[in-house]
Amino acid sequence: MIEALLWDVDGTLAETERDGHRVAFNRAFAAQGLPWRWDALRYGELLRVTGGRERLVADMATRRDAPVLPAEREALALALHRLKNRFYAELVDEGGIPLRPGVLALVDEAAARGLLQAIVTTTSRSNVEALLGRHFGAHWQQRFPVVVCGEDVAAKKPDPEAYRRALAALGLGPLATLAIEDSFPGATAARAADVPVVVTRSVYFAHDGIEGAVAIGPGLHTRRGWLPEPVPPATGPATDGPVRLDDLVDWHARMEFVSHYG
Ligand code: XBP
Ligand code: MG
Repeated sequence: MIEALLWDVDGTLAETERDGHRVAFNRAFAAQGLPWRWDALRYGELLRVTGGRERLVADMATRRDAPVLPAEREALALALHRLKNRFYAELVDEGGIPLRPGVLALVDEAAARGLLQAIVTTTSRSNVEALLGRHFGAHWQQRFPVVVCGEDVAAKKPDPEAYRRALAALGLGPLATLAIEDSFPGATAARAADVPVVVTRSVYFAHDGIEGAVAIGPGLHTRRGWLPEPVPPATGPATDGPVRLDDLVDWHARMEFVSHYG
């Protein structure tokens, strides 16, 4: 039985990357007087590197106009990253980053049925506070009493450290939990901590090879297009509405490991 849902943030709760972080990085470049801009395609490539600061350093390695010394690159990445997170919070405050459809209903359903819920992300804490504060209100942490962020770990996803920390804080074994992730690095992190994972593909990870999830699908807004197919409800008509907690419970109980390649 599932006792806790472990929610990833970027790409899972909201499509934060293309319309949030990427836009905020570009605003930070402009604010620093840099001509650098990341279009949606380039940003997709850069998402292989998890962590915004690490992503900046990786991009600088490809640029002739980046600082030459590693220490200077690190310092510039740090400054840009701080600026980016400020711009990201502004974008969230402006209402520019809605939750993905189906997320709120599932969070509410899980809370009503007494499940614990945790945030397990390797994004910066300030980004989590901005996004969750906007969508779940000032007391969002009552809904998510355990929150693991980038600052809490030595190694970001796909390393399992964030999941291991969340399990320790919850006092639960991995099989009593279910992770909800959107990407290859996120699913890999959960699996490496023995946490069963459901993958709701996000725009940037729509075609990634994903292995060993208990279910993979296009989003929580629909029960169509999922592997394995959700079991029709025992009573009432078959519905093509959003994924419900019972679907997660069923996938978790079946523990059928599926793989999917876009
Ligand atoms: C996603 C990430 C993050 C974000 C940007 O993590 O890799 O780096 O792209 O956030 P997750 P930061 O899916 O685990 O939430 O700039 O704060 O790193
Ligand atoms: Mg993610």
